[in-house]
Amino acid sequence: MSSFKSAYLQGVYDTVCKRNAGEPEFLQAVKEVLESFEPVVERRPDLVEAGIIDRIVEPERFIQFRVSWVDDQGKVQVNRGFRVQFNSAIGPYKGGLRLHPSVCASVIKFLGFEQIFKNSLTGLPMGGGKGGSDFDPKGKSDGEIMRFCQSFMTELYRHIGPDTDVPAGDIGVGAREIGYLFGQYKRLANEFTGVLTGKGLTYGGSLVRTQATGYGLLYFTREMLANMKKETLEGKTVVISGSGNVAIYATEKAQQLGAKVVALSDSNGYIYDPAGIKLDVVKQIKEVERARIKEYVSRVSGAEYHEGCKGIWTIKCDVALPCATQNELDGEAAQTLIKNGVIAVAEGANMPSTPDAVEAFQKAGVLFGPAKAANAGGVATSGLEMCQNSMRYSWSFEEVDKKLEDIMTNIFHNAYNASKEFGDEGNLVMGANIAGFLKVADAMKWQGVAY
Ligand code: NDP
Ligand code: 2IT
Repeated sequence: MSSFKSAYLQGVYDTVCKRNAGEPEFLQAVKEVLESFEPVVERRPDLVEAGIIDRIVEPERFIQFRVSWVDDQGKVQVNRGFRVQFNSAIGPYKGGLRLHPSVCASVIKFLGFEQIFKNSLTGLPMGGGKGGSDFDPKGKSDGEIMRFCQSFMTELYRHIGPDTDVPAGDIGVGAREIGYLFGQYKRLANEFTGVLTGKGLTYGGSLVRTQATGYGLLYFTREMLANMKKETLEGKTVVISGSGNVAIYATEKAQQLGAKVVALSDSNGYIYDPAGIKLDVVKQIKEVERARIKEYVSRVSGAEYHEGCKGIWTIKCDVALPCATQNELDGEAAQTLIKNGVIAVAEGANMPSTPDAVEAFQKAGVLFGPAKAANAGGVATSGLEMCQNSMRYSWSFEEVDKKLEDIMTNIFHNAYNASKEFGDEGNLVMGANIAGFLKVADAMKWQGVAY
């Protein structure tokens, strides 16, 4: 099925399809990026000649390993661990670890591939990587989580290091898991270094890292609305999917900026609170009790719970922020949002909108902030944590927050300017892909072909 104007890009994509058959998420992510490169191929024959695009779609290293651990009943359990070290042209590999039963090579590779461009967009020196396991943290005791994390790190530690590869959190990995992983790394390496980010504040973590992805998403959305529609978030109705780390702090910042967040979800269903989400109740349920979002309706009168997470996109809103997982917002959901008058969509999750959905938003003139740009605040603040660890120093909340705000504002403008320069002004998917790519491409070109 031919979809590229450039025969060269079609050839690259065909090779990727052949090499990675049966990996739909990875192929989806690669196709979207390659589609953005048509004008790059025309204007930068030097990059084509250096084989940069042929190389960037192939991971530098892919590690898969067994993780065995003992559950609370004394039974041996076996999971699969992964780390993809995708690209180190501009800095050590950097990217989160995901613990979810759906984790497989395809998911890890799509995330690692996206991370290359996202990390480049932050302006900080970080390469692209990602990892995780098909371990399901739901319903596990603290002891089981700890033993799993220790076993996972017992293999991973030989592949990572503060100047080699620096993992962090993602779905199913928060401060608790990072603590267990860090403790085991320190024991094995006999070194106290900033080898992971998202650490606790007492042992090298950065202020604002917990809030960073959600806050950054709103800083980006604010800038996009102001520059492309002369609009603000004040008084806007916002729907946010998910109820994890990204969704919670997106809600917090949206509320601080004067918006009304009316819905959140988890993989079972969604809550609708027309009076506006009470975030202290959500934090208690999700961060303290680790319970289901359904609980909210038994604590807040006037709120509704609906089974099934996809229904959240039928709620009328001005701004939609998908913050749960990949492909959670499809073409049909996009049409419903458009019909209901949505003016902006920005992705807190990685690749939450299907290609059909992205196309529908762009055709309808809905502002669309792609994940690589819009959710880069998390990894940007991880970069700031690495910087503080290297200095053995820490900045105040206000200092880190201000740097995050500046980084997100710059990402918007860099993506916007690249879209203009390469002939499709306002197409931030294309702009983010190209702006992220060019820096990595030049670094690869100058470093030669050896890997
Ligand atoms: P959390 O584990 O804190 O929360 C994940 C949320 O998404 C939960 O509400 C979860 O519901 C929901 N979810 C997960 N999988 C599915 C699924 N298959 N279907 C429906 N809902 C699902 O993760 P984060 O908030 O950290 O991550 C959310 C997204 O943001 C991910 O795409 C992640 O890659 C991305 N991201 C995260 C960053 C970070 O710093 N943490 C940085 C940049 C991007 P349930 O409890 O039912 O599973
Ligand atoms: O998808 C992402 O950018 C993350 N999960 C954060 C990665 C990081 O290294 O902080």
